[in-house]
Amino acid sequence: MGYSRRGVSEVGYPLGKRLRWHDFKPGRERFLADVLAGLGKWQKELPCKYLYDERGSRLYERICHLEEYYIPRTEASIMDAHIGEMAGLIGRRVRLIEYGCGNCEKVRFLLDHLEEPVAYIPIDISREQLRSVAGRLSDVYPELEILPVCADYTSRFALPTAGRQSLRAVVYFPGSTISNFTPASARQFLEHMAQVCGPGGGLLIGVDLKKDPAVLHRAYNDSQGVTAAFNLNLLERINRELGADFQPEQFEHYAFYNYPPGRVEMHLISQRDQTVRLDNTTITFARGETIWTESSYKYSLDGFREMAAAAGWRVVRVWTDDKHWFSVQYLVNVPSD
Ligand code: AVJ
Repeated sequence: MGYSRRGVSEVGYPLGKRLRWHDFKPGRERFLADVLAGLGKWQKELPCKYLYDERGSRLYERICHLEEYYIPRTEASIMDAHIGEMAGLIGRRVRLIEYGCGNCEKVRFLLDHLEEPVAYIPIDISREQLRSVAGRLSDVYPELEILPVCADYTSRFALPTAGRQSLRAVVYFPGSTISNFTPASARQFLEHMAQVCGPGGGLLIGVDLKKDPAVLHRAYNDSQGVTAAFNLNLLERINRELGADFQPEQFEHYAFYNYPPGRVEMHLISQRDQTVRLDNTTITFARGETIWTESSYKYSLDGFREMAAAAGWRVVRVWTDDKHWFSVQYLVNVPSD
């Protein structure tokens, strides 16, 4: 099928001109190289972007419906309460870009309130999900140009250009996906988004805030074990796609809040001394050794404002819930001088 040709833009997607598909999905070799590099380190680690294959994306959606995982419902309540003001700040005739759109559920609420949006560019690493979701969106918004891009947005690639003229480019980056970046790469990514939007561009972003570690502990160690399954799926994926022989039942999910860096760390702990074969390499694990699979940084409003300012963004408006657990913020790209 045409869409599996990597790096080729405007391959014939069966839905016609208003929906053009772009594919830059990292292939098997990249995945293998990243896994071997990560597992070769003293503190073994795996890039968290690989958590989101088809099964991982489904598990993440289940996490989002857990009572203990406060982020989606808190963010949704903030969006609900202030969508009018948000849409007003964003303005009319925008080109909306979303990094890590997942199932594109959240953006629909935003699109429904925007005035004559011109184009929507959803970017996600999960090809299967993006493909089905883009088709459905194009049915719901027949006026909107939809330009899906399958890509790892931590790497650089060219964004498709919209057919119609827009008044402003705005990035939508909800769900505190920014939490997965280290502060240094978060700043870089904010710089990149400022470049993509250009002067006068906007950024509507969800940013998770520092809070009682007990709340965080519950959110990342849910009682139904969905987060554990999500974490362990990474080993199963490596088995499935790279032919490794991980025994997932010999690893255990472990997540904790690390105070000085201000992040939740997700790990997989080896339950015994064991070895794993991957691509002619033997990887040894000592009992108690961990693979670090994800970080989720929590910000203070001041800390985030300073980081964004260093990347060329001015925070125009911050909305929070009454517990101050989460924030949605609107930023404008103001070039200094
Ligand atoms: C997608 C980065 C917002 O850190 O809360 C949820 C990912 N990992 N549970 C988060 C995640 C485990 C999530 N983000």
